[in-house]
Amino acid sequence: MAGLTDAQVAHYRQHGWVAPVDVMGEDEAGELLRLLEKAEACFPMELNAEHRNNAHLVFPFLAELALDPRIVDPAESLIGPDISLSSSVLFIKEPDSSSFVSWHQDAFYLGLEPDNFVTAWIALTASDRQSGCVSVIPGSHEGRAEHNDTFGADNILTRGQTVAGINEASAIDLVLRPGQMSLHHPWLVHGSQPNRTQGRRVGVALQGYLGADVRPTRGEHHVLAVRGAQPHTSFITVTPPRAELAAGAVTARAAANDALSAVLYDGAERTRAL
Ligand SMILES: O=C(O)CCC(=O)C(=O)O
Repeated sequence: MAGLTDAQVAHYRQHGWVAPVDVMGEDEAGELLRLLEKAEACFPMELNAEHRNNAHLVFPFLAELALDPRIVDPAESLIGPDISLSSSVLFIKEPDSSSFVSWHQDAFYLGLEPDNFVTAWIALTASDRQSGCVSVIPGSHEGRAEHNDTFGADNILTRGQTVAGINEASAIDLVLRPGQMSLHHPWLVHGSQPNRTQGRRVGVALQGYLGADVRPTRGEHHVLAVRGAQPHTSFITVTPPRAELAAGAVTARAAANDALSAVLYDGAERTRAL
């Protein structure tokens, strides 16, 4: 297994993130981007800005990415050998656009406990300050912060959930070349600025890989078995798609997205389409 080094694991435990982690070369990441952009062109309704959750349940190349040992081995170093995947999000910022992600903690909304899970964010394009890379507040995974819903039009997050009072001077930019990933802890405060470049900024967030002891605290959770023991019976287990947008897989994705939406919007005053 090609997991993380002891130093990388120690960094994650102390700061709440580790990056950059090499997954693949730039050429291979470029090929994945080409496949994604072809899928967007052929099936715009399946991948538009309101429909970017759980695309790995209908596009085999994204399911293969989610099961890729070059991503799962490093995740195993953090959460142990029995792994399932709860969901994925395509975080896409168009060239010179105002979309951003407010400061937030994933664990606050995901309805999963304990926090033995991790997000892998894989860059398919260069991700840096100019293009609006993910920024993190080191050490913030040690606490649970208050969030307010802002529902900002340019905020990519479902309810614009925002942690107030962040000292932005302490933020670290997770700069990645295409084919590298960052791993972040579910309680790590993170966010991102608009993309001010002339190219797209595309990241695939596998969010997250769950360890054996993680259980739903509310709602239904549809998970993909990744390695080791089968997911606990408190989860609904889904299978990877055999073909692009196969009928059964489309239905499974719709059910997973409805369930995810219900969990993410729990207690919110209003919703927007997922
Ligand atoms: O891609 C981004 O800009 C934000 C990503 C994020 O919030 C996440 O992966 O949890």
